[in-house]
Amino acid sequence: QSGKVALNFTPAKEDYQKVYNKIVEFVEDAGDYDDGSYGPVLVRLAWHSSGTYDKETKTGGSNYATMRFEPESTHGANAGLNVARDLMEKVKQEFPWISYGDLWTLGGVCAIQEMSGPKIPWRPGRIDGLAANATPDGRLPDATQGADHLRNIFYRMGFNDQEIVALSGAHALGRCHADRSGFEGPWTFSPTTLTNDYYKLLFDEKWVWKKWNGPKQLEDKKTRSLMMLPTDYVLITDKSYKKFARAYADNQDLFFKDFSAAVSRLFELGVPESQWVTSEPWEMKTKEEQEA
Ligand code: CCH
Repeated sequence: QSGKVALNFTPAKEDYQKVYNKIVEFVEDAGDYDDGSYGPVLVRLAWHSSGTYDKETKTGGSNYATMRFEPESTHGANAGLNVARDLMEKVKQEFPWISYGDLWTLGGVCAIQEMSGPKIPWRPGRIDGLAANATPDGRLPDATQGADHLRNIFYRMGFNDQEIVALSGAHALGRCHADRSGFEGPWTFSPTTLTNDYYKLLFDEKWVWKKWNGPKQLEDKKTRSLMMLPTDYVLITDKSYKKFARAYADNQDLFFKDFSAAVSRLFELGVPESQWVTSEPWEMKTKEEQEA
């Protein structure tokens, strides 16, 4: 394979479905890695590649996949995402025609859907940018901060309080790694299945500050095996956030519906309308649906 894009080839939905299916193979073939799945780290890659968007300057976002370049690749917030980028590189070798931005966001969509999450409408159209398009450090949220910081960061992307709370539910998935962020541990007991447990646990458990040498984080008093970041905990201390967190704790269908809409929009940040190959985003099929 030359790695060059054949000019006479216009990929169709079924070609992207093939990429999706290849990602599924890699996600499941994780061996001893973390909880046996690369799904969570792929979701984090898709989010960090999109969450740099600034609506005022229309810079950042998923369009150019600028995390391939230094210094963005080495920004503190992106520590550990080389694991996900390396994995996606293997998929790119087999489908050299796909752009990195499309590949990384499709990886996030695939991971969420295969981990029992809702359908995330997605469409291709992102193009590979240059190092000059990379964003400055500090655009992604800092877990040591509070409610106002979250607002500053997410309002800059164009999201509101309800969407901040819905997007945060992604922390039902995966875990923190001391050698990446400094924080340690999972948020839920089922870190490879998307549920609304993150919100339920926030309300139902008693959260106390962990006594350790690491950064300030909370642990559940009962089992001391789960964690919350300071930015997670504000979802039940800030009045406006709390209302939405309560609604998602009480109703997983509502969480899935709002999560799907917010993530779909997140992954499209920074992509000019003219670049989309379709006006209506697609629903990619899960592995299970294709086997049925
Ligand atoms: Fe997150 N996240 N995230 N997060 N995140 C971390 C891990 C994951 C913050 C901080 C952290 C979102 C929002 C926020 C995931 C998805 C999303 C870690 C641990 C920190 C710290 C990294 C490590 O050590 O490996 C903060 C602050 C915010 C503020 O809102 C949003 C939004 C999403 C997606 C929609 C996922 C998934 C992980 C787990 C990654 C893994 O490797 O398991």
